[in-house]
Amino acid sequence: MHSSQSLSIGAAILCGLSGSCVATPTPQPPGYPINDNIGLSNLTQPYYPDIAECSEYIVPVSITSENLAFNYIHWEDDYELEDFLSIATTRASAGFPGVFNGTVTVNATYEIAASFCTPKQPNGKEKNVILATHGIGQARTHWNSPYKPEEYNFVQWAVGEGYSVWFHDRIGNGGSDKVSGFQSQVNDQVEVLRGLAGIVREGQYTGAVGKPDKLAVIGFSFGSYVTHHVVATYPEIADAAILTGIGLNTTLGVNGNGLVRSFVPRIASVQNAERFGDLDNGYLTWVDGFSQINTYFKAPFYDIPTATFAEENKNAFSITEFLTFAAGDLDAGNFTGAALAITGENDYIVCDGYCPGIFEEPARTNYRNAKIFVPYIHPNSSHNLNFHHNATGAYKVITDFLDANL
Ligand SMILES: *[C@@H]1O[C@H](CO)[C@@H](O)[C@H](O)[C@H]1NC(C)=O
Ligand SMILES: *[C@@H]1O[C@H](CO)[C@@H](O)[C@H](O)[C@H]1NC(C)=O
Ligand SMILES: *[C@@H]1O[C@H](CO)[C@@H](O)[C@H](O)[C@H]1NC(C)=O
Ligand SMILES: *[C@@H]1O[C@H](CO)[C@@H](O)[C@H](O)[C@H]1NC(C)=O
Ligand SMILES: *[C@@H]1O[C@H](CO)[C@@H](O)[C@H](O)[C@H]1NC(C)=O
Ligand SMILES: *[C@@H]1O[C@H](CO)[C@@H](O)[C@H](O)[C@H]1NC(C)=O
Ligand SMILES: CC(=O)N[C@H]1CO[C@H](CO)[C@@H](O)[C@@H]1O
Repeated sequence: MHSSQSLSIGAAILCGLSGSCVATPTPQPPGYPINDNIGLSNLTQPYYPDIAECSEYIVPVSITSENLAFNYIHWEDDYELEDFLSIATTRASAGFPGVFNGTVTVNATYEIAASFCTPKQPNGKEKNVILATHGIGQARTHWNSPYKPEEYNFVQWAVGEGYSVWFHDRIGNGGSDKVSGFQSQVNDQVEVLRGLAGIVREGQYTGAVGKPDKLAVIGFSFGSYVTHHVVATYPEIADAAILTGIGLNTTLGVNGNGLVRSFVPRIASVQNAERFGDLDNGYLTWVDGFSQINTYFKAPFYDIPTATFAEENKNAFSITEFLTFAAGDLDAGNFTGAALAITGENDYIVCDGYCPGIFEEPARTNYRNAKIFVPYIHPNSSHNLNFHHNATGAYKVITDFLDANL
């Protein structure tokens, strides 16, 4: 077991038996129907940038994934959940058994809800497509905020810079298929993103833009770990990787026990039956808006209405994605595209509150064969850099990087 490369949460040593949390590559023929009208759906997002031409799709993606098997009772209520959380965060030396044992093969086709926005006045650069994967918190509105879009909308920024953006809801989120919260994890989501990247590169579901000249994959937080594993495992899939809210230092940066204790999770459907009633008990959410502020925001660099917006629009997360997010072999030594890792200086989630000194390594080593690797610490921000005051400062770092390196 590569324990030094596994996220350790107390007794729950992650990635258990196999040593790697991420499935070995399984060859899959593309085989997706090439017809842009297939899957076109009505506009459903709360906001679209004026400068953008946007369409929406429901995209079927077939995957095969070796998932870790969650080997613990499926709790019936918050009492049983809290008992699980206290066991899972107990010091490892106490010897409680891990929560995963063995693997299970998942063969499935999921319907993924996605949006594609491209400049109304294209100049050629729109054939550089940015494929975005959200994190834990907001679904794809993370990239396309209806709230103060001049300040907090990445899609609007990137389209303004000439790029096209393809952004989707991860399984279990927004308009995409629901998958059990005791199953959905980094492994199957890597396969979904791999499938989506293949579809977009072939020029499907990209409207008049057709086949992209270049494909950049971008993630936030959990979505960045998924993105990282995709380019690490399938290095040909993208020309550039932009990892926002990521940290690869699992000894000093990512503090699994600390996160569980500051999220203080609750069963999502119990906390808010109206919003989360269609999710099983494996879907959790942090206890309240202050917990989100504690973990995602840094005072005085955000404002309260913005944090309230983020809380009101949060999605639930699955226990298995939470427990696998930074686990596995994090080496991306086969990726030769351009890579940017960027997060807030005070990122509580991936830097245990302070990034200087622990952000660059092992990330630079992991990306040692990238055409260029830039570790960038964005000042005056915690983890959720898209919703701090200077979000557009971070967006500019991202599009400047793509301008220079795509
Ligand atoms: C779009 O909306 C119209 C009117 O509500 C509805 O008739 C149609 O079925 C919808 N199309 C899709 C693809 O959802
Ligand atoms: C996994 O857990 C099950 C149920 O507790 C147990 O029967 C089985 O022996 C375990 N397998 C391994 C490989 O530990
Ligand atoms: C999953 O799909 C693969 C490839 O199509 C196939 O070889 C395998 O037998 C399937 N496994 C299950 C459990 O259905
Ligand atoms: C790089 O690719 C080679 C050949 O497929 C493989 O053997 C090796 O394990 C990969 N390295 C990493 C770090 O993934
Ligand atoms: C985390 O950073 C520290 C300080 O640079 C370093 O000693 C440690 O090896 C890093 N951890 C990993 C997993 O690379
Ligand atoms: C805004 O962000 C940019 C990019 O990180 C940075 O250079 C600049 O100093 C930031 N400005 C403030 C006021 O934080
Ligand atoms: C108030 C505050 O801490 N502002 C900081 C924002 O970031 C810049 C660049 O790191 C610092 O110089 C400021 O002190």
